[in-house]
Amino acid sequence: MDEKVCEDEMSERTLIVIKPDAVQRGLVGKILSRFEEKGFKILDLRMIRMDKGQAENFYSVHAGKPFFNDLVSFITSGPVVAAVLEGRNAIESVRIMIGSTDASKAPPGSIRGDYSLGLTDNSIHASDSPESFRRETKALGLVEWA
Ligand code: 3AN
Repeated sequence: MDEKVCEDEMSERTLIVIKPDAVQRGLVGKILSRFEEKGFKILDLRMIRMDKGQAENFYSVHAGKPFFNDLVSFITSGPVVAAVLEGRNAIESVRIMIGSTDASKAPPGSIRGDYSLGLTDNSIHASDSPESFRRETKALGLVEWA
């Protein structure tokens, strides 16, 4: 099969959200550059101030967990930058690029590994499945991608 056709068939979309700590520290450009340099295409890019309802929908899979309220408080504490990215194997590839949830354990070279020590304030979120992508884009009002 023609290689171009094969690559296009594997193209996928994901959502990243640059969290309030990273926005506040002026890391938006650096973080977006990494995805562009890797080869992802930015299909949509918005700065959003999430309200409580949006945050609760965005993190609905964590409702009831002990850290849920802190999570909602943190993500609504300042503007975030949301981007829809497209590229080959995007969901898994972007998750590898951001590093593990606890940024203090994320390896150097990953975004969390290079820019954060936090667990709640871990600089960036990325969808972990096509279902999460749909729920998260809908929660943020990016309905055309959901
Ligand atoms: P990830 O962001 O790596 O997908 P999830 O989906 O397990 O991680 O968790 C969502 C967010 O909830 C994390 N980014 C982090 O901010 C927060 N979180 C997850 N686990 C904990 C925990 N044990 N204590 C505090 N916050 C947590």
